Amino acid sequence: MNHLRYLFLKHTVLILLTFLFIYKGFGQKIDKEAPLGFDQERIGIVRGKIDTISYFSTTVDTTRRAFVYTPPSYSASNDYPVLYLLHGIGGDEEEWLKGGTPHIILDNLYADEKVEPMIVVMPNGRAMKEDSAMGNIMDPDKVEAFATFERDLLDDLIPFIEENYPVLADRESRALAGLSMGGGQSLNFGLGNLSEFAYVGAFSPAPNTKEPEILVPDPEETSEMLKVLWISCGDEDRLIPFSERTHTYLEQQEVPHIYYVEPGGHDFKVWKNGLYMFSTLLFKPVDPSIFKKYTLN
Ligand code: FER
Repeated sequence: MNHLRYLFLKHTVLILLTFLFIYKGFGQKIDKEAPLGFDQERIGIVRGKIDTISYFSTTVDTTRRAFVYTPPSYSASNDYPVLYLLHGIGGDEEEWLKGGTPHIILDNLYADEKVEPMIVVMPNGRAMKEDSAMGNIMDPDKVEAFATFERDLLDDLIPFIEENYPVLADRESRALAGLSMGGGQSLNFGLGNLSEFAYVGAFSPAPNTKEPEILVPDPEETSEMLKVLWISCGDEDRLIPFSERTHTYLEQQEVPHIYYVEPGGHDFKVWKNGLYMFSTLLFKPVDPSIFKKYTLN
């Protein structure tokens, strides 16, 4: 009898351990920051491709340029989710590719099987006829054009991508993220159009970020609709108050989100790390209980 009880206990413990092991295996492992070499071109891996596209913007009444990164495994017979990735006040559609090398970061992430296959679209977020970053980038007309881009994105660019690429066109297959002015745009347009986006990321969001009460008028709805809400900033960035006030409000209102403050300023070191971390959370089941573990402090 004792022997039987022993066997029973032993098996119960073994089964429990097995479940614990499987659970831990399935449980999301998180990188606290991008590992060394994450942005260095690796040899011998399959790479994604970068297309240049032109789409007609009814918003600006002109043809506009954007870049599209398709993943290494890309095949037109699959359907892909899409990340729209936005630049800052001093940049244009080339800024991410030149300064942030998202194609290299993502190629490496694919090689390590850490991201879901997705298409990344890098538009020009200054929705006006003369949309270059030349001259006075703080010119009120140019700054206003970053707000106008909401209509260009929703009415012109997204429909163009959905007509011309094999993409999934539901909100859970759409992410919006950006750096600085693009971070503010992502919060403004993403949280303002919950029917269109389920993933929103802001890296060092700029003063164009709407006030928290305007961004999130209905915390319950925002909590329910969003899969991932990411805000990161360098601790030496003078724009950090815009992240901080948003985070504080979200915390007060119990809206699940990641607030990730890292050593650094207003630069691509922070934004590349942000892209690395955010992209690993996209288009897959995410356990919100990991959100609080992200903070480096
Ligand atoms: C400002 C300071 C910074 C501002 C915008 C920025 C519109 C944007 C910075 C960036 O995109 O890097 O006062 O006002």
